Amino acid sequence: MTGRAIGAYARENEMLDEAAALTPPQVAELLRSTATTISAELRAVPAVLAGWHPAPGEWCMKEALGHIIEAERRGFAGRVRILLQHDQPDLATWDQVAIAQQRRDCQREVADLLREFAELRDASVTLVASLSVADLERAGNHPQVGYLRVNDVMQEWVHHDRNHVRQMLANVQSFVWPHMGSAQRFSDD
Ligand code: NI
Repeated sequence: MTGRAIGAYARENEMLDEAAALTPPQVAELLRSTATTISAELRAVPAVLAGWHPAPGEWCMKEALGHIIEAERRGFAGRVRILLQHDQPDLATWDQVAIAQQRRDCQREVADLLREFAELRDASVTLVASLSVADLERAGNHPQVGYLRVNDVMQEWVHHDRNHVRQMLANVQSFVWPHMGSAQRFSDD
């Protein structure tokens, strides 16, 4: 493929991406879906696995959920509300690692964390479902990434949720891995 063809393809793809952007009701459904997935998995694993660290410094499942909660407050629902209430606001950054340490989620009960998350997520689903087309274009400035629209934040929310769901599922995989015996070889390829 020539450079020009690749460029044209990329532009076409961008147009397709734009056309296929998820709508607020669709995002609301996906936010609800993540909450269901996380709740089901965390209720299914034994307590030792929920608090297990795959490697020193890596988050346990409870810390990953704590991070989703803080990201929701500060980054997603929090930013959407700021963007709806102010014109072209400057958005703040937050120290994800320091906040995770302050929360001490490893010491908390799974049920307690899930309750905190469920309340927050319910409010987020309501917020997202209420967004109008005009709301999606409201924007502000973020010191790190620049111009940021409500729509950008909303689409990234779906992306970010799934990053950390994958992280939680990977913890479960790492936990069972040493006990798979010769069945480990099925994962070789
Ligand atoms: Ni994250």
